[in-house]
Amino acid sequence: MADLILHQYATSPFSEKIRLLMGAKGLAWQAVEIPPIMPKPDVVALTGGYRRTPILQVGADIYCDTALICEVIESAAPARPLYPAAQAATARLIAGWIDTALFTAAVTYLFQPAARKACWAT
Ligand SMILES: N[C@@H](CCC(=O)N[C@@H](CS)C(=O)NCC(=O)O)C(=O)O
Repeated sequence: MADLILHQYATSPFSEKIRLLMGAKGLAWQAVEIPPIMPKPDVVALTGGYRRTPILQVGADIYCDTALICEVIESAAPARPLYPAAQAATARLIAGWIDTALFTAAVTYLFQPAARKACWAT
């Protein structure tokens, strides 16, 4: 497999999902730091218009969205599978819910001052 290049930034939670996956799979990878917000002229030129983070580059192939990136990594490195093959559909369903509804609810909650105080209290 060609080198894995993750276009990402350190504080991106979706990038962290892929960084953790690379670690769980024991894969070597390189990072390209991209801006967290627009304008991102290099990113949009690379992806053909997709602006979100992260993006996986494998040789000349570009993969957008962490759901697709997980599938690409899983099929490229099938040892230590993320989930039993027979439960792939369930895993995809749960991941979709976590990445949308649960993620939005968690971020909305954590951006409230009272929640921040409660979560970060020692
Ligand atoms: N469904 C996408 C969501 C990625 C996403 O929303 N990333 C955030 C950063 S963690 C982002 O790029 N936000 C900026 C934007 O939406 O323009 C995925 O799973 O990769």
